[in-house]
Amino acid sequence: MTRYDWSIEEAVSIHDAPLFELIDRARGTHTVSHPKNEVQLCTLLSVKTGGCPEDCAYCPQSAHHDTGLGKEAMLDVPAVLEAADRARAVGSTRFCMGAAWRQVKDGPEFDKVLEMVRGVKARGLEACCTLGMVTEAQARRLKEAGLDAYNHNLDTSRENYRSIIKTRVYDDRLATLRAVRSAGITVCSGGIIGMGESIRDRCSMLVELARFSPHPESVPINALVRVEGTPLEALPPIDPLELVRMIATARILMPAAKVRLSAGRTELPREAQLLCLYAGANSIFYGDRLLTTPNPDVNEDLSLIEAAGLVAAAPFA
Ligand code: SAM
Ligand code: DTB
Ligand code: SF4
Repeated sequence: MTRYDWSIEEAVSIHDAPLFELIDRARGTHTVSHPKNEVQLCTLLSVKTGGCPEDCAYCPQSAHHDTGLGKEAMLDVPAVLEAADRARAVGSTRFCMGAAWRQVKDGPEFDKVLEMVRGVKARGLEACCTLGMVTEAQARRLKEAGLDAYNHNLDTSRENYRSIIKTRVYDDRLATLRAVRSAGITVCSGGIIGMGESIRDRCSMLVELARFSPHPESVPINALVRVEGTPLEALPPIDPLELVRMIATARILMPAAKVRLSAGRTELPREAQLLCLYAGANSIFYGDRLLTTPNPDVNEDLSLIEAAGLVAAAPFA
């Protein structure tokens, strides 16, 4: 039975169960809801990099941190569509375009994004964007251009939000997610672990996501990429099993969602990645870059998928 009313206490007790008990339960949910043994490969591209006015403590693209990333011009449409062609050629089925914006502004840059979306769709890929806050009218225009999914992460719990981001509030995030939904675009929303938050914060975020009815279609779980120059640069790395627990809990709370094993895989041993895929992850970012930081290379990931006996999901018709 799908539930939208998990309490934080329930989520914590699922998360903190003996590891094998947790994994067994998550695996049980996973094989019922996702019997096909598939993993979806998604490719990211930063179409507008750096100089972002928001102060997200984790982010290398915030203008508040000196990470050596400058404010770059927006990529032009043909360059983006060439990247989409390359992504498709190596087996990706979803192409996600990111912009370091606080919010979308109507005008020539947004028009270019709409053109990129149309081009990505024309290539038979799922199109996803992550552009910061959007209004309902802007979400409708994205939908008309063919956008399948919009990524907008809650990132952490409501309680912990202000310790990570001060330039916006949690309810701004929720409002954008509602705008996306009401335009008929699927929701991709998750968060980051390893920013100094508690287990309760992690579970609180999952509970918040699980309150959406229907649940978000896609839930990315990122491990913090500790970028030099950000306020979080010196935090210790997470124990890989923390990611396994987080993914398993997300799988149990939101059975039908695509749970994405997202940023942080370059530091994650292959066996830990396999355990994440076993415990409920059914998607990875694929290609040697995330937005601005490295990701494992394509051959490594193909070998990972083979080792797991999984198949890469075919492009949808
Ligand atoms: N500006 C838009 C926004 O914030 O929604 C879109 C781009 S933003 C880079 C997309 C997501 O990337 C963030 O919400 C965050 O979860 C993730 N992210 C950014 N920097 C990260 C890092 N260093 N480690 C892990 N995830 C990160
Ligand atoms: C998500 O949750 N993770 C991706 C995607 N959604 C947009 C982004 C990860 C970014 C990691 C840092 C970087 O490469 O800049
Ligand atoms: Fe800007 Fe998004 Fe980075 Fe925050 S996460 S600083 S909004 S690009």
